[in-house]
Amino acid sequence: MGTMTEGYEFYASETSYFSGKVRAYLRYKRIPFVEYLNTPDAYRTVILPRVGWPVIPVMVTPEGETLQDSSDIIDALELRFPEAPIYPSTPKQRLAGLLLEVYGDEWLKIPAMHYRWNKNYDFAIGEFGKMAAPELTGEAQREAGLKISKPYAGALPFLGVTPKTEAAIEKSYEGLLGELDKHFAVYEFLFGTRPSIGDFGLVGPLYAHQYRDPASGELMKRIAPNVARWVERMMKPPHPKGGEFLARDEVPETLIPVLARMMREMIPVLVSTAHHFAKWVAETPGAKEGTEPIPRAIGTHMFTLEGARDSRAIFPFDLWMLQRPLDYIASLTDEEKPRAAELLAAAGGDTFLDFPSFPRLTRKNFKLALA
Ligand SMILES: N[C@@H](CCC(=O)N[C@@H](CS)C(=O)NCC(=O)O)C(=O)O
Repeated sequence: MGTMTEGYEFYASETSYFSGKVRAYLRYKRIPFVEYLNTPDAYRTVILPRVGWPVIPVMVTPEGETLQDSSDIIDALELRFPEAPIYPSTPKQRLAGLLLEVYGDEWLKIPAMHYRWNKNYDFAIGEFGKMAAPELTGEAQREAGLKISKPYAGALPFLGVTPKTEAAIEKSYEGLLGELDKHFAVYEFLFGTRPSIGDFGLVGPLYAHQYRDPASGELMKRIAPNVARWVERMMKPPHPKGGEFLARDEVPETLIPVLARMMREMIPVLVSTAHHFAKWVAETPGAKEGTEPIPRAIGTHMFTLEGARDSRAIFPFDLWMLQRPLDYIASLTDEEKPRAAELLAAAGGDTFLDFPSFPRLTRKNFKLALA
């Protein structure tokens, strides 16, 4: 730790959601990096000693600094590589980008995990086997894949993927693909010819799970070929460090249905999460002092998707992500705020401006903590 390294070391996997988000960013920015697979050896010698828990993606900078969480990696690199910023500077595009990052990062896990573990099971086990036991082959490697995939495949009910919701998840995801297909028939990226933070958020689920997993890739290419081509552009940028955001802060009309979908599907869950989290902090001894760690999930709540209803875990981490668009709104000037409000109103999200307050979150030592 703290020792100099040869360049940016990126611990990641082709199968991983947030690895795809960061890899696409690194390629757009032409940041020199070497990618290392998350083998057991990498967890033992690099990831666990540096981060304290098993997770990817992890970035080790040339100075030996450790970065984790895709948003923190991107933000740290934006400071080091300021050319061609991926954050639009105008209110509507920037807010839409930050919102779609949250939607891609946290909500589209639901369809991503459903399709991977319910429709691409054999492929996924094989891929996990290659990560867990690169030295083995055949049945032995498959066994290793089965073993390490358990926590991932087992996470489905926590996310709300159950027999009661599966049909609704597919309806919602196919609806989203249809909406995005119309957009990408006209535009290269969300806001023009340059990818934004929103594009990187969306490509997390839409690359590793929904494009690269074969049954999902087949579906995407069949019903949303323009989305598949956007994924390909994200992973092989046509104008690295180039392209432009649309003039006059335009957020294309074709993105309104996508934002409306987020407002309808995800925001009610986040509002409920905010209430539960405030209550958890108030009622948990040691929470405020930081002696009681914030658990990954704090109970369960009901959610509704395309008319289906079931329960899912309540994830405080989602609120840490949501602080990004909320902080941006709070930072807007009196002239800018009405433009952000206009965008939200068009997406049926007026109430987002009055999002309930909740105890502020930060990350300390790569873990969630109260600020
Ligand atoms: N929000 C984090 C999440 C990272 C994450 O969930 N990574 C997955 C693979 S894509 C993982 O390693 N999960 C292991 C775990 O969460 O225990 C990020 O943006 O980097």
